[in-house]
Amino acid sequence: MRQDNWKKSKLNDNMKTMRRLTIVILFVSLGLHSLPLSATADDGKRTDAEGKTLRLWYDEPAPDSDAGWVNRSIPMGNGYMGVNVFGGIETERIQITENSLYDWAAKNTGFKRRGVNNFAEVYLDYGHKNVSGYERELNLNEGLSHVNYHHDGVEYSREYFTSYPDKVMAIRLNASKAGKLSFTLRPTMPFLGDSKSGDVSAMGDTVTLSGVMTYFDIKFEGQFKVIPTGGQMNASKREGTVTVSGADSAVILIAVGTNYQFDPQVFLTKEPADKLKGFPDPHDKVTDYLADAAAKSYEQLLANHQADYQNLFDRVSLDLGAEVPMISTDEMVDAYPDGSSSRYLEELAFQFGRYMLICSSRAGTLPPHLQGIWNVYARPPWSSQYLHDTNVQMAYAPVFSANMPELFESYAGFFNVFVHRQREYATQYLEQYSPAQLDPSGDNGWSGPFWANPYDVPGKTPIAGFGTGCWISQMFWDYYDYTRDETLLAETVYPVMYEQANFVSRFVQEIDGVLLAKPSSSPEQYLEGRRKRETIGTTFDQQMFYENHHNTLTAAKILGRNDDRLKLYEKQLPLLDPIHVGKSGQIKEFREEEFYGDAGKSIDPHHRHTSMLLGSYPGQLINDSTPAWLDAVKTTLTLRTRSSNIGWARAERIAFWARVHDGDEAYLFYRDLLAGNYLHNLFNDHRGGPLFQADANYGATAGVTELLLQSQDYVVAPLPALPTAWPDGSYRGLLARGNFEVSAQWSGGQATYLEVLSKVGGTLNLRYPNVAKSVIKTKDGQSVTFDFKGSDELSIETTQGQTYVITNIPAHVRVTAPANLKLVNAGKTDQIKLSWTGVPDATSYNLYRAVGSAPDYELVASKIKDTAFVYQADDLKQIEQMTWKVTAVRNDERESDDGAKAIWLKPSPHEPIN
Ligand code: FUC
Repeated sequence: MRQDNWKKSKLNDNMKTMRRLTIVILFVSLGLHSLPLSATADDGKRTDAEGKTLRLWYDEPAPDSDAGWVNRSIPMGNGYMGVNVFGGIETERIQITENSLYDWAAKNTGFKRRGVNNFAEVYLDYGHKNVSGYERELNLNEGLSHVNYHHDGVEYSREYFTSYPDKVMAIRLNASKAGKLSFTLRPTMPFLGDSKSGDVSAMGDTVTLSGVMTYFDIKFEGQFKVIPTGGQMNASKREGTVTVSGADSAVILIAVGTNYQFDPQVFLTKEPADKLKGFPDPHDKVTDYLADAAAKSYEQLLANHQADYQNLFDRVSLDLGAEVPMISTDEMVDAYPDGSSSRYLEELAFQFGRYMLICSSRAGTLPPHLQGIWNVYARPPWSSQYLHDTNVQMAYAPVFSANMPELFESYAGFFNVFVHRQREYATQYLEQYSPAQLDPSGDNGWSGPFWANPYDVPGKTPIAGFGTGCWISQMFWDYYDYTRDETLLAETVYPVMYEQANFVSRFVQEIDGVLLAKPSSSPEQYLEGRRKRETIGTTFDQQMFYENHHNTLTAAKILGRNDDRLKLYEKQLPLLDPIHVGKSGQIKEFREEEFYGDAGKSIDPHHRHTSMLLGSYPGQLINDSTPAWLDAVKTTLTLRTRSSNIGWARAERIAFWARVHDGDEAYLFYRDLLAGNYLHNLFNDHRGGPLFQADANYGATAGVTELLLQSQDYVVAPLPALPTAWPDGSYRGLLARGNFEVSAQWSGGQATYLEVLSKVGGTLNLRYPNVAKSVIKTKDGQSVTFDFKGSDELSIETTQGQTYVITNIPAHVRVTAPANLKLVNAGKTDQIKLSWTGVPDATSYNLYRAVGSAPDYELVASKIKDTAFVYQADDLKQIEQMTWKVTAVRNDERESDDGAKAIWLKPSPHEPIN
């Protein structure tokens, strides 16, 4: 097991930051159950439940460059706009992104991909030089950003927030002395040229920026209103600026918009310039946003914003025992993983992913793309698209487990528009690949997209396979499964799954007695050179199909639906053949594969995509009730190695390793990600460049939740894969399927306190070592009846609104697994000799086998006292392949979680049998 041997960092002694010691940790000594959800430290800052301020801070502005933007600017957002604040002194720079401002091909230059376009660069000219005490921050508890410094005997401060309820960004500028605030507000429009035109003008207190992006004929507008207290204000119409001089303070409000709408017309219209035809110019909308906000006081706007933001953010807290560091965030990132602030960065990065999702995924606005809602470029990486072979799904990976389910509404809104086009593709693909199964009335469901942008879903590419559709509907299923809201299931979730199953049921073809995808691919892998990607029945497609059929049938049962199509899905389900275990004991990616990675010369055995494991995460097909498959997942992960340096792949592997209950291996990926991919502003760098991709930011949060709480297969399991690097800690408010809100406290790697709030009632199956031997009460001290399912699992019929508290959990010591299992074919073809290295605390051993691709093991022999066994059976001649596993059993009857494993392959006839 890994030991935590961080070097003590000399940065710790950095005296210039001693003043930050004033942040007093107020509540650390209180028990978790008596902790408030939020608190205020003695400097007035809001903190989380552990009395800790979660913030990013720096003692200098971000450099005014693209590198400064990606590495050091502070991101904010409210779904309507993304904002990057530089914190400049002489000139402040605020860069704004609006996700529907999208460009595609450059006119007369052939096909040249563009993408989301930088909406505005807004400058505040102060002219200040020679300042002291500079600091800028993003406070995650408050949802606010600040800049503070002294200049010429005056303390200047700025406060920024982006409000979802009021649809604006608000900035408050202050000077500590009356009449000392002077500045010019100067919004500009970047990248004017062949595809973008417009102008900026000012009148009264408002600057208006408006223009047209030609390719999709997008009209866009931004309005910037200045509300000073005291002083004078002048607008320069021609220069598009507003200048304030000698004021006491000022508020700036910003609203932006385009004529984009969530309307099927956008995707059903082929001609790019006609897609938004007839939609109103954004002028009235933006004017209304600004007028409505300006009618409220700054304090009211701030209160609205914080009520909305904190309602989401405050639901979850995580304490890994970190203390608030005295070094700035950039120093902390550079010092990781050897700095004394490593735990703090691990806590902060977890919450930062939640923060980014709150900024970029709000109902009624476009969902987060590859860069979330932040883009400074005219040609952003991969055009800031929605890629459905991992990236979008990763963006939404933490939305349910990190307790913000309503943020999925943003994607659901977008999906419900582009699905109209995907229905047309479904018919087209069936005409091409499965004409006999076409529905005569054209009711063929919808097919899965690979990439999408706000204006187009271009249909299939061989890169990803048809499984992407089921991967999308899996997010919808989880939306129900984590909320258990039957109205939501009936109205929003079920139609998506049912229609997807409709397409799949027509698309699959009967081959060798099973139903397979044809054509089929495994995301981003090439079978032969760069020419061939497509084959038949990849594990990716088959698993996805299987899960969606399965979930659709479960949903139909809940809703009491019954029809002929459902009967067909039921018949098809067992034929969807989702898992094949290969000769290395791996989950095969391709049917062509025998030993790991041998399906073709161009297969990359260490590829970033690990699509054949999706049934274990985010899927539920492979779970603790399918231990042989779970072991095959582990084997596959081991063979995949840690060599990929891609941010999102590292994030995904945190979750995969968590699902196979190896918290230490999972933790190494979190560490690699923070050390190798996190920039100074905590943006994830995809693979050097730096090239920002938000997916791993979201994915890291999701990965960490998997270490702390899992709930697949109707079992709620707190702390299922706790890393040894986190011996003590607590969390509050993570969400489990069934809509159970779970909190936990642990010490020395053992849970000392568990709490489950049942938000909608229902059966709670709770799994934790010795949980059934603990004290279980309701929060108000009433005793609780439960079904005992062995010492490690129990089942409670919960009451809606009731909180269940588990204390006095007897400590458990894991049983060490045996090692080094050897298999020898013994003399005859019907005998195998097994031997293994035993462990001191074992009183006996259990021997299991899983034949072929069986999901579970059969117990072959128990109470084996020796470390060897001779297995003899007639059926050996018929068996091609088996996985063997030996576990150790201690005198208290506890069995080792893991075991020694080995693959047995039928000896070939030419091989001498020893
Ligand atoms: C997928 C990934 C890449 C990258 C790109 C945007 O194609 O395989 O790593 O994230 O999307």
